[in-house]
Amino acid sequence: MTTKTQAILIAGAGGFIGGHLVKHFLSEGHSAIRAVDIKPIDEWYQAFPEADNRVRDLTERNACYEVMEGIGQVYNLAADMGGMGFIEAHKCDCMLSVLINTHLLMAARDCRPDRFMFSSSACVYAAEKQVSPDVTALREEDAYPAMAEDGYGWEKLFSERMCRHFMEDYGLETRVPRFHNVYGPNGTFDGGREKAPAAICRKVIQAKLSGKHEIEIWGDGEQTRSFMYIDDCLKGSRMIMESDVREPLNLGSDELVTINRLVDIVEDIAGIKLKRKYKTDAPTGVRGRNSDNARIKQLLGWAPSISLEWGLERTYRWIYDQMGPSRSMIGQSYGIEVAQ
Ligand code: NAD
Ligand code: GDC
Repeated sequence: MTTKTQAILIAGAGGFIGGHLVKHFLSEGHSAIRAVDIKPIDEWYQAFPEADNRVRDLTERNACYEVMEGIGQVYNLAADMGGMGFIEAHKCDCMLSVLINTHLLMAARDCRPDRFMFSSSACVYAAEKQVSPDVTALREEDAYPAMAEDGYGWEKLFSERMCRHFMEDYGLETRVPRFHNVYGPNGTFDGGREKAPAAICRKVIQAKLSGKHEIEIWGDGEQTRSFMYIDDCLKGSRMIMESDVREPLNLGSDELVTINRLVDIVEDIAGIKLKRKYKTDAPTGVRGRNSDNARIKQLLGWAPSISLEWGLERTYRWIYDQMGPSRSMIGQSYGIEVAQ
């Protein structure tokens, strides 16, 4: 169990999940949070002066050793990643994130924190198990025999195994949640790295604000996913970190929806109906993906449960605030919140 004074390293703290995790620990009274990201601090999605904020490139071995000093728990959320539009076009960039986790593991092996978490992904699952919209939810063992998402998914699968072997060979206590598509406020919603929930919110808001009542949807809209709200992601990550579960564990919602249904929900929130245009040559990834939560329920007695409607309402409102009439331009990069 982490104490309030144990030093916690959050790698990727300038990003979506990392920023929320820093906020979460600070709000619980933790006093020694080291927040690290490659981006300049004024580009972090959330930044808190109470934290020990450092701008470092964690692909560099020396930087990993420097930030690891005195640390009790490590949450590695740093990766060069994004939604389907990004990972399909940047396979090398995604795979090079292997340097971040490898160097952090080496530093952890030598500096001996109590725990080390690597943020894996549902993209590790084998393609052949995800060919239908009414997909059977993915169990942890469905990652093998392996045929992960090209580039990004293979890096995640390899890094999972690195964690396992650092545990077996060096006694480092590693934990590995496999996040299924996470969404919420203070995340990426434009610029090319955004995932479907934020992208659809942005497109609906753009249609509402511009009066041009149509929307472009990638694929035929009948592909399926499950989406996990950020609060469930934070709670589950903490629970997995504190648990004895050393194997990779699904951390995702099991509320399966089509992308068309996702658009329906956002339209309802916006109070608008849009003409749908389907871009069938856009990147779509697997045809269907859902999280089987039997194991997390069995081992932790808990699973994500926040409904998509509830989470999207909050996400939509936040994106609207970034883009709405009070902001002068639509389509630029927003989302930076520097806490005072
Ligand atoms: P994000 O892109 O918002 O945050 C990642 C952060 O890592 C960024 O701020 C980025 O600047 C930083 N980073 C990248 N390269 C770095 C480097 N060399 N050194 C230091 N920092 C670096 O992504 P996120 O949504 O917060 O995801 C966090 C983690 O969870 C990632 O590992 C991601 O692969 C994983 N994950 C996320 C989702 C999701 O839906 N958000 C799903 C599955 C897995
Ligand atoms: O980008 P994503 O959320 O990633 O896309 C989900 C589905 O929504 C895809 O079929 C995509 O084509 C469709 N889609 C429709 N319109 C749009 O405007 C749009 N933008 C986007 N981005 N998608 C649209 C993700 C990875 C993550 C992470 C998670 C783990 O894959 O990109 O990096 O690891 O998986 O679950 P998705 O769910 O395919």
